[in-house]
Amino acid sequence: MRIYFAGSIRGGRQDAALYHQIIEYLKTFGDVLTEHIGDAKLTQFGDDGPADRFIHDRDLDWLQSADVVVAEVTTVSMGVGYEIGRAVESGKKVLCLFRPGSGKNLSAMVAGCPGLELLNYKNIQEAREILGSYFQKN
Ligand code: 6IA
Repeated sequence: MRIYFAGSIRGGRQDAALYHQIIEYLKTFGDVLTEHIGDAKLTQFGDDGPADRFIHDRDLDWLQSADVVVAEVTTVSMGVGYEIGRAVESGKKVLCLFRPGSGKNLSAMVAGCPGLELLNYKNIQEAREILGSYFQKN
């Protein structure tokens, strides 16, 4: 199982530690292609990485090769929204995880999209439960 995990980078790194925990759990179900999303050293400001065109093309190649896309959508990120749209258009299975208690508002374009599964959760324990039953079914 090839899993593409999407989480905010330039949109803000406040959930980076949670992404790391989710990725560690996802690794029990398959190969996570985007482990770097949970890297605490990756900041929203870093400019010493690869060029944007390289990042875009490489990430889309990974996305197209994935069996499933899991996106943490609480921290608003244009890149995550874009990846979700591309994945839905490609007919990928897409699971979005959102924390309603965060004070953030989820876009209607994600909340109202019939081509994806959206599940709410409170904390990492609940995320693990949700992911466990999702991967049992899928
Ligand atoms: O708009 P955002 O940057 O928040 O978009 C985050 C999403 O786009 C993630 O799910 C990633 O898959 C993808 N993405 C955006 N930037 C990168 C990146 N380096 N490396 C890998 N994936 C990325 C950006 C580093 C930058 C701060 C110099």
